[in-house]
Amino acid sequence: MFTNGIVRPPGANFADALTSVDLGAPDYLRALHQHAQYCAALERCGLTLRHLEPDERYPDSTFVEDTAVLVQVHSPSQASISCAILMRPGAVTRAGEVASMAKVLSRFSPNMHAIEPPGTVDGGDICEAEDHFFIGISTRTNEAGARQLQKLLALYDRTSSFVDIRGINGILHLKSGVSYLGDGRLAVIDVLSELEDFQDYDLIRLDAGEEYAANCVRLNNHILIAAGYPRFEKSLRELGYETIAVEMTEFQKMDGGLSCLSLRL
Ligand code: CIR
Repeated sequence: MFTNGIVRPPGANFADALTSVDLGAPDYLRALHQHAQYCAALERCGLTLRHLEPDERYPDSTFVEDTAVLVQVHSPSQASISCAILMRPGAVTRAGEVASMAKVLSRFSPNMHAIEPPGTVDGGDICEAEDHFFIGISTRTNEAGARQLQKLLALYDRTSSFVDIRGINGILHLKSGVSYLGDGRLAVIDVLSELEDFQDYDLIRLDAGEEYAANCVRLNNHILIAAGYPRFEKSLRELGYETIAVEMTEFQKMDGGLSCLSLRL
C-alpha cells in the first residue's frame, strides 16, 4: 500500500539535463504540464504528494527516483518504510541531488543508510519485486555499489540479485526495461525477457516499438503507464488492471522513464 509520494518539477534549465537519446530538446512548458498531470495521476492512485522546489543547480533533479531506494515495511497493509538508502548517482553532475533528498526522507524513515565511494548506484537500476530486489549493473551502477546495496537490503531481510545490462543497447537503467507489477508479474522488453533471473515470473513482453512503456508503476489498484503505447495498455487491461496513461514525451527526451519522476512510499 502506497500513501505518499515525493516529486520535484523540472527547473527552467531542464534542457541541460543528461540524455543519450536523439529526440530533440524538451519543451519546458509542456514538461511542466506533463509533470502536473503525472502528479494528478499519483493523487488519483491515493498518494499524498510532497512537492519539492525545482532545483536548477541540478537539471536532472526532477528524476527523484534515482536518489534513493526505500524499503517498505513487510506488512502489505502498512504504509511506511523500514529504511531509506541514499544512492550515490553514477553521473557526477547528479551527485549533489542526494543531500536535499536526505533531509526530506529523514522525516519519513527511522533508518537511513547511504552508498559510499567507490560505489555508485542510481535508483533507476533497482527493481523491487516484493522481498526481492533486482539490482542492475549499468553505466551508472557499479559492482561495488551493488554489493553495498545488497548488504544493506539483507539487514532488512530482502534478497537481491544482480542483472548486468551493460551490453544491452537502448536502456539507461534496469528499470528502463523491466517493471514489477505485483502478482508475480513483470513487464519486460524482449531483450531482457530471456534472462534466467526473470523466468520464475509471469512475463508481459513489450512489443517492438513499445519498449519505452516497460517502465511503468503499479500503485495500489492502478498501473501508471506512459501514454501512446496502446498494445501494452490493452494487454494490461485484458489482465484486469486499471491503467492510467500519462504523457511522458518531454521526459523521454531526457532519458527519463515514468517511475523516475517520483519516490513512492
Ligand atoms: C539521467 O541521465 O540521469 C537522466 N537524464 C535520466 C534519468 C532517468 N532515471 C530513471 O529512469 N530512473
